[in-house]
Amino acid sequence: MIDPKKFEKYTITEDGQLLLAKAERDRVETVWDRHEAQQPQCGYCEMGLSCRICTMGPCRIDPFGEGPQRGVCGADADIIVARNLGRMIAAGAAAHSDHGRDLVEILYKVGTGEAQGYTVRSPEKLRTVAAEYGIVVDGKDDLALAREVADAMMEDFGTRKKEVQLASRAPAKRRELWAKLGMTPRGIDRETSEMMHRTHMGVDNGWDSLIVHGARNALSDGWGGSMIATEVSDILFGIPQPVPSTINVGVLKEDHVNILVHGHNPLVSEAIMDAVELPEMVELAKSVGAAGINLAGLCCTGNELIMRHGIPMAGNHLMSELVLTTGAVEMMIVDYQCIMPALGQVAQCYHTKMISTSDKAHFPQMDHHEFHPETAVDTARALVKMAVENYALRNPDKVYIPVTPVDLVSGFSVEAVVGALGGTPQPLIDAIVAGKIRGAAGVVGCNNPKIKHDYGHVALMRELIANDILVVDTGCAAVASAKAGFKTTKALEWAGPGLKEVCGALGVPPVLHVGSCVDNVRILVLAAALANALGVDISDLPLAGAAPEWYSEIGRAHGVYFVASGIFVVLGPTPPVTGSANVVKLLTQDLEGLVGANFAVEPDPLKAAVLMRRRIEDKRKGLGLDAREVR
Ligand code: BF8
Ligand code: SF4
Repeated sequence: MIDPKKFEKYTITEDGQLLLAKAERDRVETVWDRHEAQQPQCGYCEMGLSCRICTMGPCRIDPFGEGPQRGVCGADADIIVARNLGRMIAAGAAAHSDHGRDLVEILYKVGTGEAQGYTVRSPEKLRTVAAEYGIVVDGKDDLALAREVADAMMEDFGTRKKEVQLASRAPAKRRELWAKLGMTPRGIDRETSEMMHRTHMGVDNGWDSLIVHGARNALSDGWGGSMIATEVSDILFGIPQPVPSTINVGVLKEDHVNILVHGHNPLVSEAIMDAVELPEMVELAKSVGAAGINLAGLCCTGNELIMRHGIPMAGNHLMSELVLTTGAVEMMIVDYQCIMPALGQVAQCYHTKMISTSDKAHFPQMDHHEFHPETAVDTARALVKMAVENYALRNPDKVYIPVTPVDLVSGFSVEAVVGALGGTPQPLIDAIVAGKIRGAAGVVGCNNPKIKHDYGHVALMRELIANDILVVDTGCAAVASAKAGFKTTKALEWAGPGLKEVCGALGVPPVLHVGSCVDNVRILVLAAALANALGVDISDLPLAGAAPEWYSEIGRAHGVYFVASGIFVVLGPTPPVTGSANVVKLLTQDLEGLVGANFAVEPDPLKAAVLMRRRIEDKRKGLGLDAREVR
């Protein structure tokens, strides 16, 4: 027997430890094995000091000052670090913004009647957003409006506007600041494209101007592409409302056909959900000896389904391989982003069918069944049928579902939060002014094998709620806290007295699930609503953010748009910028003077909590509210 305690150094989760033991028994290689095999990782790259932008290189700068201090073209450490950071932001902004574009295309096709199975589930949001875009709504039906809104949003991706439309949701003071600093996001594609241009050899060699553009690029995602993604998802699939569900690997059912959806875009997972619920599919499952079909999510597409429909979730990023080692998964259907290319290989050890669905995301050892809006229903049915038929190939001796699921409540869109508050953010403002709630924190982002799985998120959130800070979370952070039991009202026993009182009266948990990573924009919208209600800027509010286990370029872009929007952000893993003292100083100190917020890096979540609490208390003082000293 392999002792699961051996894996305590990798993950705090029980299902993770037990399945790591199973993986070892089944000789399955995991992300932690590969991370170990990569040690020591390249020190130049870790510091951002290597450059392979052109074929005069690759080049690297000696951080100790003895070897080369310039690349072949003459770029120094500051330029190389800033260019690398810029490209990281561009890739992250591109990823979520392109996800947004895919949704806008579906919205348009819903309007023209070409999108099989999709419809407008939230006409009220369609109308609100249309009005924001200056579209006349009266007398128009949903389909006409869907076409017009999609057209207007497509304009945001282009280059002919002065500002992406939804940036108008930001407080006036913030927008004035962006205009003064040259950070106003003009077009979603434009800013990413311009970043790739600026970072070509021989273009922008100002490390500071590159970072200012990096902020503009990230803002084009936060107030542009990602915000469009969230709004259109709400229009097409409904505005989330509080909904109970369950979470962890225990949501898999031994006697059911288990289908997992993994990735980000709800276009695929929503269609699969509809197909799974068809009576003919349930009958088919019974005919092969299963009790039914069980759908569960992973990562952000899982977050989308749980937020809107309460579909259970099996886990977050670092669980995506381990969930396959249960031997109980008939099919995993992926779209894009954060899908480890190793997954197909893991599945080879079991009977699991691996299906890729996006024309832009192919993976080794997966079968490719492309999703297109015109045939989404047909494709989804065919896949579910295939999954059901695969049940016969399951080897019962390999099945191991080691835990029982944890309860949670999800679905806290801004509309739901304001609804829970009685229709206006005022009660939340009152609770903050009274000091019962000290402030709010957004905890977001990924898992990363450099940090013990889920420890960064859970330890940080425990500290925050114990100190009367309301937490909103998204992405893999949200999955971590839910698995740890933070997303039911029972968790109020871990909250400080003020937070306990306020959340208890409202009947909500101390940690509110606001969605997937694109839904980080819900945090921006909520922050803007609070700032507008008080007549201040976002940077004046007692708010703080953290990404305790971030790994991805997406996470990088999101961190930058939070800071550029005025929210202090603590990162767990260190970004690859330490090779430039100038860039580090700008990010961790000088941005404060420019945008009213900066970054800190603190891998220890207990210390990160202190930094965030200090920030929140400082901001309280700035608003003339009572402030506590934080040591
Ligand atoms: O967009 S939190 S590991 S799944 S990047 Fe990926 Fe990170 Fe998870 Fe969602 Ni976000
Ligand atoms: Fe080297 Fe300059 Fe080319 Fe980068 S851009 S690889 S530093 S020559």
